[in-house]
Amino acid sequence: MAPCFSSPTAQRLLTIIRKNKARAREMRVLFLGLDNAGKTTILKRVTGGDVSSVSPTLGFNIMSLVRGDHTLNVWDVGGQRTLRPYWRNYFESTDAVVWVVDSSDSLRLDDAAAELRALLSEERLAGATLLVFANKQDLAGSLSHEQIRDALGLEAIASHKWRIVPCSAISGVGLDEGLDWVVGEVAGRLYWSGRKTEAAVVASSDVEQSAVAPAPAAGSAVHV
Ligand SMILES: Nc1nc2c(ncn2[C@@H]2O[C@H](COP(=O)(O)OP(=O)(O)OP(=O)(O)O)[C@@H](O)[C@H]2O)c(=O)[nH]1
Ligand SMILES: [Mg+2]
Repeated sequence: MAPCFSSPTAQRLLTIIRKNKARAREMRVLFLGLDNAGKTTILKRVTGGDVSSVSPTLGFNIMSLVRGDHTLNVWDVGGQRTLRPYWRNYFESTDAVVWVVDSSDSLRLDDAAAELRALLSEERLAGATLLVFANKQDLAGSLSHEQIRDALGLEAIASHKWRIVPCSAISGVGLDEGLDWVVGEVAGRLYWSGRKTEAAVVASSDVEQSAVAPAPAAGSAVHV
């Protein structure tokens, strides 16, 4: 017998399938790195904000970035030493980690490498895609992305799909390349597994800071 697509049951089924497909186009992306690395500036830059007035993030920012037909629910968490213990509050359901490095800060590269190693050993981040932004390439004397790659020991990482992209949050160079790679990687994985993602967050175009938080509920904090 031919299937009847107009029956109420079939209609309900089609609605569920469409909703699941729409949800599959969302991904949760966590921006982390030492303080002063340039996380917030990168996000301001890609959302068209004013990059000349960025102050240290004392809690977290959340924003939605629409790239093609995908929506990135982005969490930008402050990187000061006293805030790093809070990072774990944001790990749940993370599809990609964007690890931002200040390429001009060679003195703290060891610190960045140690923090990244600790992050990658977290069970709740297993399977997350890793993009490293070697930021501040516009500054004279910045280390190259190859030097950053070696200092962070990226080539030894077998647990996560990773890539390093040189960039500058000030000029914008490299930002699209990095984010497009994240979207491509995560989308391929999510579509393949058919995994559902969290509720939609309202799109917006600027970054606003929130206070240091206890574990945020998925998709509950909006704005920026
Ligand atoms: N020259 C240059 N300066 C940058 C770049 N990216 C960020 N900065 C500067 O670096 C400083 C820190 O940038 P933020 O975006 O606040 O760094 P952050 O990683 O968000 O720092 P926390 O919020 O403390 O974790 C600011 O003064 C930015 O203007 C860049 O690509 N080039
Ligand atoms: Mg910040």
